[in-house]
Amino acid sequence: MTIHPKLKRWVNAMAKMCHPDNIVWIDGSSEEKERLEREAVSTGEVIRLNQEKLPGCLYHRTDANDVARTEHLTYICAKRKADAGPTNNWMHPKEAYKKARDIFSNSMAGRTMYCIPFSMGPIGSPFGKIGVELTDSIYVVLNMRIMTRVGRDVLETLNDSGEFTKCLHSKADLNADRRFILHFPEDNTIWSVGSGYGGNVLLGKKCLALRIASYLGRQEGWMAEHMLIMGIEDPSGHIVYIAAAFPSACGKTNLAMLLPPEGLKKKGYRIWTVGDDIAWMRIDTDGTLWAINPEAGFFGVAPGTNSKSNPNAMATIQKNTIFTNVLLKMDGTVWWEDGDPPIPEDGIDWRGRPWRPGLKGEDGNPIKGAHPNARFTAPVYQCPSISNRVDHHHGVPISAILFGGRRALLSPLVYEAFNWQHGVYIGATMASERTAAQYGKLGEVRRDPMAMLPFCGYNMADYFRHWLYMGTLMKRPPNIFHVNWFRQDTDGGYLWPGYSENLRVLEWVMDRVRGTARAEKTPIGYIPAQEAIDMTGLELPKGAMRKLLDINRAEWLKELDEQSEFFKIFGDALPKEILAEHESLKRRF
Ligand code: GTP
Ligand code: SPV
Ligand code: MN
Repeated sequence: MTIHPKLKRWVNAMAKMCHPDNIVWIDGSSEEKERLEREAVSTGEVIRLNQEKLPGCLYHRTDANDVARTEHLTYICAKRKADAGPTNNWMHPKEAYKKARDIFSNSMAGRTMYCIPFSMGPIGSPFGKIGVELTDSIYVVLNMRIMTRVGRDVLETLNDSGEFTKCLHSKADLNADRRFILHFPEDNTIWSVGSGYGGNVLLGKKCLALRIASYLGRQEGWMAEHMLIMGIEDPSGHIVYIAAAFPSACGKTNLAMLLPPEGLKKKGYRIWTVGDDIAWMRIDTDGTLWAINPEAGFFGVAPGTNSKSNPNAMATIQKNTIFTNVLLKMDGTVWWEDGDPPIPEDGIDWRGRPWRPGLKGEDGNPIKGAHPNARFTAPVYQCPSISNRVDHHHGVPISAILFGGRRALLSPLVYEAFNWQHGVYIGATMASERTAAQYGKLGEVRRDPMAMLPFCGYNMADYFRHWLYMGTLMKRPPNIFHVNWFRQDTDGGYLWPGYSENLRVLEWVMDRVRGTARAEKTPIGYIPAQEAIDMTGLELPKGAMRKLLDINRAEWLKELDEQSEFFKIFGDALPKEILAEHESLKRRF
């Protein structure tokens, strides 16, 4: 199917190692989709959902030990350990290839190897990159067909000598002790084995579009970021585009699809969704930063998604959607915790066991119908708020960048950096409480610079330097902000209602970009002046806004100490500009 000699040679070599019974090229056609679905249904790999209520929708369960990204099994395999940096797991490429080869050997015997040519970004876009994923999982193929642009057109663009990322995946025996997610930036190669979970196996996503792309971005002078992209259209029809980096399961999909709250509706704002997870950004010929969403689908967190919290997401997932690890209802539809009511009376849970509300496990805790990291895979084009720029080759111009995380304490609702360098420092010192999107202790606060800790394909100290450098190249860099929707009151409840109400904060952000919003200067940056955030139609308890914007000196001094500890891991590699910002902040306090 390809006329690319190097691609042919590579596919043959991988097939020789993995020994599939046959090789099938993915062309992207609808006949192909039907055929693959039929086969996956016949083996039980997926279940066809109620086609009247959820046309084109499928259901899948992963192994119970394989439900989130496994960061401890994820490696950057650069020749030199220093090039992976202190925040990444590292293995020498020779050792990594050898270890993985043992697991890949004959791993596809009795199975088919699918070759998926895919494009991250619109096909032919100067922002885009091409990959080819070889996999023995139909579930992966069906997901990649939604999440990326696949098939013939991609091969045609590759022609006989185009560059592509070599992506190899095998479920092998789904054994967690024989699972590795390996990145070889110097070889433009990804090898993933032993898993069947989204972020570990949809290799276009975190592996290529962030880890490999961040490495390429540094070499080629652009940026690959864990960011949503959205447009805010004001009543005059002008659209301001922003990008926002929040760690996994911290609200990117929700913000990107926001619907204006009742109280602000009459102002006439509209939100346009460009992307919900990844942004590739370049300085265009006008000297400003432009971004594309390299993906073509959403791989969103299901629990918590309902018609109130995210009506656009609910509308998006009514057809042609793959549901993973949610509750399967008796009528062949699906449900998850904090989904739309009513709570079903019974169903089959994400582990395939009978479920009913109130069921308790041996430990006395309630058994959930859906795994907390259960996901939906849906085409972006089905989203009512999708931007018509999603297929534009140059994307959209970015006016503001938001950083944010889950912080019960410390971080105010919103503040603005004094300038780009200060903003890079704010991003570099981001921290958030751990969520169900990755294995580890839930709720623990960890540093997560730019929400890229698990996704940076090289030494993070160099990554900070790259951010600083990009700022010097721009004629007008975006304003940088930090937001926190998750600040808690002394009783543990959230102080801010979040979701659609976040538009109030975005309005202030947008007006800051235009230079019309009032702000107060504080040691950490600019915060909204009193009454600068429009609260029409939103009644907060007395004193809540004061608490939301409070800057607690003692907490910040402790924070500064913790930042120093974090910086130590980078040693001399840490850019001096970051340390200088840290010292300035200390001085201002
Ligand atoms: P990844 O796909 O893992 O990168 O996650 P994400 O950043 O897209 O997060 P998502 O929008 O899926 O939200 C994850 C969780 O945060 C869901 O349970 C939401 O209900 C919750 N959440 C999102 N926005 C808000 C908010 O403004 N306030 C509060 N309190 N919770 C929110
Ligand atoms: C995340 O964890 O940040 C996700 C889901 O967006 S995954 O594709 O698993 O990485
Ligand atoms: Mn993500």
